Amino acid sequence: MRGILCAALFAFALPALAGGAAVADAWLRYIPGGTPAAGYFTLSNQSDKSLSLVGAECADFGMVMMHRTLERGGIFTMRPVHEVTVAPGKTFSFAPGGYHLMLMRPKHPLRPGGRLPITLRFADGSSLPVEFVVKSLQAR
Ligand SMILES: [Cu+2]
Repeated sequence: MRGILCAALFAFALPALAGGAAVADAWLRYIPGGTPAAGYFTLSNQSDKSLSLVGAECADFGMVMMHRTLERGGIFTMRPVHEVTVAPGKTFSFAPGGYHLMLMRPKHPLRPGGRLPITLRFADGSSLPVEFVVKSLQAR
């Protein structure tokens, strides 16, 4: 009995890793000079429950938001997105011209070709650390 209790407490003390969430093709377009960078990736839900992404954080930026680019009559605007839900077995792409992570207030210059850890946060309290490849302004 005591062993079970200890195991349970230990489990709660560790941050829960997102089960069934997988990320591919994670990269960010870095623009020098303090301009926000845009992060892109494909999120797949390999579990049998829906998966809701509610945010991301990165130690190298002051703030990370989820955004969606919208085009109306040739004018592009960005709107904050608070939640992206992926159904079981489905994938969802953050890609140029659509959904992206907006990484604001870089704390130091980044090196194209380097890697940057970003943690994705989900509605159930779990998280997923992801390595993003830093690409230059010209990357598409
Ligand atoms: Cu944006």
